[in-house]
Amino acid sequence: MGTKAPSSDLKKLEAELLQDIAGAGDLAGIEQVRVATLGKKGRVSEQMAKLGGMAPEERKAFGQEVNELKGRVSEALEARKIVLEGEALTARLASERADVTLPVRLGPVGDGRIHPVSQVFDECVEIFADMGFAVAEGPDIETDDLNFTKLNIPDEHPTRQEHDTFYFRPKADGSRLLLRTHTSPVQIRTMEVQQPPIRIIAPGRVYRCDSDQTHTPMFHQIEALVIDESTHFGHLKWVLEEFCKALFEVDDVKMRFRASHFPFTEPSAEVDIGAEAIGKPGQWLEILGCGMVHPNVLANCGLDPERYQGFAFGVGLDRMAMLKYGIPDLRAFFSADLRWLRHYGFSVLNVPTLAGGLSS
Ligand code: 2NM
Repeated sequence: MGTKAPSSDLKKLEAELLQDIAGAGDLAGIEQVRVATLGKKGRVSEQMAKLGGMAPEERKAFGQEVNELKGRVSEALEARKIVLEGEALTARLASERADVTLPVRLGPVGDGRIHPVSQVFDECVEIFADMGFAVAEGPDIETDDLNFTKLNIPDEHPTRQEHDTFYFRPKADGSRLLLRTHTSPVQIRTMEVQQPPIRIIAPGRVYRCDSDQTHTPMFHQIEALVIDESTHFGHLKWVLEEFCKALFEVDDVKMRFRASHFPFTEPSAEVDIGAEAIGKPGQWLEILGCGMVHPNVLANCGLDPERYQGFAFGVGLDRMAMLKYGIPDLRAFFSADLRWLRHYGFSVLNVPTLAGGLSS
């Protein structure tokens, strides 16, 4: 035991500790000082340990002094820590300042492009969904029965050749599969399993063995079908007019119905629109075929033609994309040319909605 009064040792210790605390330059430093001071083996604890070897009188006085010292040192530690925390936060705010005026970096999402056919496809789905049509889908590989026979196109009917069908090798029983030449089999499948009222669109890929300036062997269609007890040609005309106005994003559209012939509709028509819709006044553009579903087709699907009637139409999406977006050459559509896609494609982030604008 030293000869000096313990209290003078404590004064000296306190002065040293307060100096250490004042000298701590950052949060790691103050934590180091705290451990060296108040930790289990710290300098204040060291003093506490001396109590065990003291006489009761001395112990009481010394114990009180050490406790008071501990209180003051703890306070000083806490105060210094608060100052250092403040300094650390100020430094962080200065170094991490964000410039919110910088342009957004989109990365790959910004670089990708939606193909014009996909864009028009999504636009059409949005328009028809808004009118209450459900989307129906079916396989690209179909049977003769669903692609032709049920649609009132019997064997050896010239349409089967006209359609330039891609057939698969016949099976042992003579039946043969094919690549669907239109999406009408989807409508047939729907009528076979669903009771009217029916209101569907069938979008998808279709195939015809035909390739030149204006035809590709694979192209895209949307067909629509409405069946109910009193559906008539006036409903068809209204739906088509609303569709054309919405798709071409114009308030008015001129339409011309020319009598035509399809085996699956009677009467049938081809529809032209006034080309002012795409900024070319004085011309007509053929855009779709339509008609009232033939009673034979209804009967083939198990629907009573005396009770039900309805309309159907088919639109070529590739042609629609060319018209709406002024794309001159069909052949570039499927050439996987990135320069073409960057020029004619659409932003991934611009999802077509009627409320937000289809193509804005
Ligand atoms: C067209 C034109 C006219 C049509 C008919 C049917 C069905 F299955 F209900 F009979 N689906 N699609 C149709 C009618 C298609 O495309 C130019």
